[in-house]
Amino acid sequence: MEAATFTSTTASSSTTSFSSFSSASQSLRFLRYKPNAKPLNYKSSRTFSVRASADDSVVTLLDYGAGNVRSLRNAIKYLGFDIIDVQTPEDILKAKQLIFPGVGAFAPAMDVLNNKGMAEALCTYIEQDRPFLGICLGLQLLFESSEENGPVKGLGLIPGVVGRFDSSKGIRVPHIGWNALEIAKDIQILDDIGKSHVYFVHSYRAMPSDQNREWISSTCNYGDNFIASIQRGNVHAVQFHPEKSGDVGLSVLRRFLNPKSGKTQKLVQGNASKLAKRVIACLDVRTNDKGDLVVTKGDQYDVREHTKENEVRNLGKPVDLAGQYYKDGADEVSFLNITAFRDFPLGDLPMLQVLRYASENVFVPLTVGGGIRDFKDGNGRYYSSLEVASEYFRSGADKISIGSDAVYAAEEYLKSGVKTGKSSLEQISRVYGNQAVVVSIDPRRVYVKDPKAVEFKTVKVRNPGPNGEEYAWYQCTVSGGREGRPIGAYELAKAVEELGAGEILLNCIDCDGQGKGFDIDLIKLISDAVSIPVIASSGAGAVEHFTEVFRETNASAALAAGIFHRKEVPIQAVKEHLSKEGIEVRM
Ligand code: 1PR
Repeated sequence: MEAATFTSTTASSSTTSFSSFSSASQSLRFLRYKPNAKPLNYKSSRTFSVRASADDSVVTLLDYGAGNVRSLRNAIKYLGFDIIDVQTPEDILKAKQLIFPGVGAFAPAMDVLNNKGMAEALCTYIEQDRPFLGICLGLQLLFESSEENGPVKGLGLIPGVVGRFDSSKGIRVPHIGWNALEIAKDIQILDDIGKSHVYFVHSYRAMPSDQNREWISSTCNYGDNFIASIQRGNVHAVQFHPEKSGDVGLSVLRRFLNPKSGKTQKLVQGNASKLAKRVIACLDVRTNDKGDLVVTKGDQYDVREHTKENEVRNLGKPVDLAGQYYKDGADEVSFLNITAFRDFPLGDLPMLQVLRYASENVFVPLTVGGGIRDFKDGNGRYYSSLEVASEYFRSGADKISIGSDAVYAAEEYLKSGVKTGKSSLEQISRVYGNQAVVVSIDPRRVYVKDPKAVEFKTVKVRNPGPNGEEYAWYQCTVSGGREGRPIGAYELAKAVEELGAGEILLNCIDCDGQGKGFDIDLIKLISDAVSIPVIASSGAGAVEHFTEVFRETNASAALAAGIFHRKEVPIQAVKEHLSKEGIEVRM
């Protein structure tokens, strides 16, 4: 194939020859893989016009509007690059370097690409071996097809079918968290990864095969070995999220955007690892009596100082603390807007502002919770929970967390046995995927002498109750622990998993702020009952408590607040202790 020549059409730009792509594009001729296909007869040697910028610091982003790509935009800007958004297929063909962060589900993404004529443009762009980076679904769409609500046809550039992780193999699906990679090819964009972990969040994956072997640049082990990244010529794609993988992820983006950035000292080749246990810093946020948004922290959910003034405990500024915890090595940061159950969160603009600012400098996942429900404002304007969640996502959240509204939805579902599809949980997970929806449970321990005396699942507790009771059930609450509901944490967890939750944040009001350790009985009960990841929360007071919860339960992550805010235990100390005790963590 001849080199394509791209001619600028804008007044400010110059004619640019992309002849450097020509040799590698020879090797991409066979693309749009069809089994037993004849040699491909694709359009070539066309002259494209390009809005060539003299400025190399511009990247074209294919955001088809299906979800939150704010994190990626922030990461690109943080690295000093400007973004041009694709509006038409021609914009793809004009791009100098193209990033495609696939968001949402496979079928709707292919529909958008086909309907807007972008599928053809993307294939052409890639076949010409021009600089391309697909992320997450942006990798999967390059394959022949996916089983996600399918089979659904993909772009067909790489042989293989994208399938769902098999939870019958004892793994939790979605695959959420940090894994190290098995590097298969010496490629520059992975140069700084070595043994570091990168962040994944997905339920579907492409598998290695003889037909796609030459594409694979790294694999990852989760149940099976799946494809973590591909590379051929200038075409790259990664299943993980570089924009959420801390410094090492930023280096992947930097090396793609600026291939001339040079070789660093090459790290040892990575080895696939187990999924690392996550350490999460949580910021309970609310407005204090002066009207400032502050990070607070309760004792068993009571966040007021026990002084004459009775003021809200103030432990710092949300954006500053989030940035600090990112630097300290937190694997995720969660914001819980703890009074949003009574104040409408979209009226709470400072909270959205907090998210916007925090996401500019925090390159690990951000979760936000509080007040996600349908709402009618003072003027009678109705807001759906989906609108509330969308605003959170647009402002920089990667996941949203639902508390009270998930309790009502689960009660309803258990009563009727019918999934209406109308609850906030169902709607948000349908649109954004279940990996984006966390359910936060706020249970309180209720001791009983006889487990048969209650209709809820009980556990035999390690420490008997005040009257020697050997059993307890965990009563769910709403409105920040203010109201107990007729449903247990076990029943709730199983119901919300069926309704589409991707993860459970498991608090315990009895242990909150006590520093005496997590409620192992509760966390074991729930993490054994569901096959989605469970985040253990409430009660951490020392590094040993983290080791205990990971040794004795199937929790995927452990979250703490007070010990980090009061600077009693640094996040790094927690990780070093876990690592010394043989528990895999991201360092
Ligand atoms: O019901 O959807 O509006 O969501 C409200 C959210 O706010 C829920 O996730 C609920 O857990 C949270 N919330 C409401 N009130 C409080 C409160 O403290 N008064 N915070 C509250 C819950 C619990 C943890 C805490 C851990 C770790 N905070 O997230 O950070 O217990 O603390 P520790 O390490 O200091 O023990 P909706």
